[in-house]
Amino acid sequence: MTPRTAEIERKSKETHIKAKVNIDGRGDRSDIKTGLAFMDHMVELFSFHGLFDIELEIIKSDTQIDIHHTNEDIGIVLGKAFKEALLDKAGIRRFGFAGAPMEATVARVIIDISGRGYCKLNIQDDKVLQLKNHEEYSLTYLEHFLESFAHSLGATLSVTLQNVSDDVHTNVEAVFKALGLALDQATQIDPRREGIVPSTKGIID
Ligand SMILES: [Mn+2]
Repeated sequence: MTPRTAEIERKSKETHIKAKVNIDGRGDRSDIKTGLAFMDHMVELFSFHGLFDIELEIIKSDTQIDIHHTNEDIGIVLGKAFKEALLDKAGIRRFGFAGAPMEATVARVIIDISGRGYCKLNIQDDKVLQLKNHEEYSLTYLEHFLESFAHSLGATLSVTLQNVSDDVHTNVEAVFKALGLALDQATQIDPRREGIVPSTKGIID
């Protein structure tokens, strides 16, 4: 099989990010340096549980403002990298559904690599996690990350959090784990579909 890998470099006036993705990786040899330890932890969880090898480097970011652009652009770059690595998507399962519990909190992610970028998170919550250097993370940031990722990958994402924790870290972590698990399923090759794009349209954009 052709290696399903991609290398993306994206430079804007706000951020400069490089990413390398291997969909058929091991998940335990990623190298993630976003400059935000919290984001490193979350992307590592996604990589580990999705068995993806990811190299992610933020060369420049405007975190002197806040993490808004960095959070969004990491989602864009990772989505683009997965999209490129999937080529024409022939043979993939396309759909994935996974859940991850953390204590009472449960995150469920349903993904369809349909070519249509869309994301829905079931709850709004204004709790904020204080990171170092006066930065913050919240479910609003998580939703924004997921939207960026879904749009640049061309996937429909349905994300449900049940028994939302008071700890933002727990909520976000459960979602990143479930996202890795669901995307792993959706990107797997189904041998019964060898060479066939899994759409009745015959293509997935
Ligand atoms: Mn954690």
